[in-house]
Amino acid sequence: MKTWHCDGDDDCLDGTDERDCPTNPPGSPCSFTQFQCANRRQCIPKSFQCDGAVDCDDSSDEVGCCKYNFCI
Ligand SMILES: [Ca+2]
Ligand SMILES: [Ca+2]
Repeated sequence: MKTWHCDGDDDCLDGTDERDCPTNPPGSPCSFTQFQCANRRQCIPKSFQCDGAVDCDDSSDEVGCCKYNFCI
């Protein structure tokens, strides 16, 4: 089940579901709802990790994903 609140995606289109979220982990440029790309320059919503589409410039969001016992 998807949790809409604080998932890094603006689902309400006015940002209200992304309010009152816990703050970023110390030292991380990404919020706790986000996946940090290996290049440390990009943050993407966690839901974008292992979704089959490359979102990080370095493809790190699709590395280490396992599907049908096959891991990249
Ligand atoms: Ca959301
Ligand atoms: Ca992706």
